[in-house]
Amino acid sequence: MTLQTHYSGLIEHYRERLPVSADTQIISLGEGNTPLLKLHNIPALLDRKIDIYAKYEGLNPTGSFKDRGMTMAVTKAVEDGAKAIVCASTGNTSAAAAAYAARAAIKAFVVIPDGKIAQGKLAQAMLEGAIILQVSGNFDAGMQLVKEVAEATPVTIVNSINPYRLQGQKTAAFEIIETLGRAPDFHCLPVGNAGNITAHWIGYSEYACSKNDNVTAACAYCNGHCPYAHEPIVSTRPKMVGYQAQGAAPFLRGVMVDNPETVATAIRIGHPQSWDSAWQVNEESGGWFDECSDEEILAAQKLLAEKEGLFCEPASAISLAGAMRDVKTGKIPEGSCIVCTLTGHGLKDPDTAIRQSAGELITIEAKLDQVQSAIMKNLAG
Ligand code: AN7
Repeated sequence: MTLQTHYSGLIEHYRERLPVSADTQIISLGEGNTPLLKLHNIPALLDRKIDIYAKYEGLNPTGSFKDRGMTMAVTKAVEDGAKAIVCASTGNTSAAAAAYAARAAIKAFVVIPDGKIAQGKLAQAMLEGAIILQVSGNFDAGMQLVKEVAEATPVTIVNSINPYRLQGQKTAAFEIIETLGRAPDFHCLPVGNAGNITAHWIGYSEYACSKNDNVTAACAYCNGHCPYAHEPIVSTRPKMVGYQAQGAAPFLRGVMVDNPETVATAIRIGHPQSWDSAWQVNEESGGWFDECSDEEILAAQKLLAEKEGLFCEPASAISLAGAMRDVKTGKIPEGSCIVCTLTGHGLKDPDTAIRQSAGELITIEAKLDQVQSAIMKNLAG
């Protein structure tokens, strides 16, 4: 038997494709290497010949894809001598920033919209020792404040405007290609700031890149880390499909939205920070943006849990909600291979989950006959 090297986080795993040196002290919680699960029961409901995979990013150490970017951003901040990091957040970034700052023994300041982040995320940031600034405004207002304060204060911004974030997040595309043995035809993602859709495109482009073929334009994304000397790993890139919540859909309106509203608080964002790059991804990949209602989002969240045992937060479920609609209308043709990213764990937002299933609780006395009769009544169907 040959002994396998233990997986110790995405920077170690992909170090030749990331901006680190042999001397870099890596700040890691073992992020990345998440499962890509083929859905069984939902495609059957759609009555279409289609392969749908869920990239279960909720299984990262703090429960969301943000860990991929945060390991890079905090590693580089520490390398550059930072003693504190700062971010604005709808919740998941703050949880990741707090955790990686704790690991690095530096301070994290997180600016969150008062009363509008899910309980799980708040609990994480609080216990991980972040200094939490609740502001009476939304994410976009917080983001503006963070940009301004970082100019005058010795703190490093770890929002996705920090380019190291996207470098870390691109590794999700590498993992998908390695698992499937190919690039998918369509990659469906929730879009808030549009950092993640941009990061995936960087990753897909890097693996399709070669100085010899017709996707050399992609090398512009590789930030000098593209291994030009190698053959491309795959010959195609997916169409990137970004879904936004109806009340927070600047990419559908074509302009910024000032008062975004949605049950999916993670993507309650009206002024996306990666606006230009997301439009570029849209154009280069031949994909599209679309929007889903809060009802569609919650229905997809429930379907994933009920039919596949996959518990994700509402924002994540929009990738499946949108994909199902596009499969039904034929916009995504039969025979396609689709990846939907489930960006955050369902445990992040227990309140929303409980609210939409509250009616299903059966309350009885602690007596055998009552338990038995409840089982018999529910056994059929
Ligand atoms: C679960 O945590 O912006 O389009 O401050 O938490 O890259 O912004 C979260 C975003 C999707 C959108 N799914 O990704 C934050 C934050 C979940 C998220 C997104 C977020 P981007």
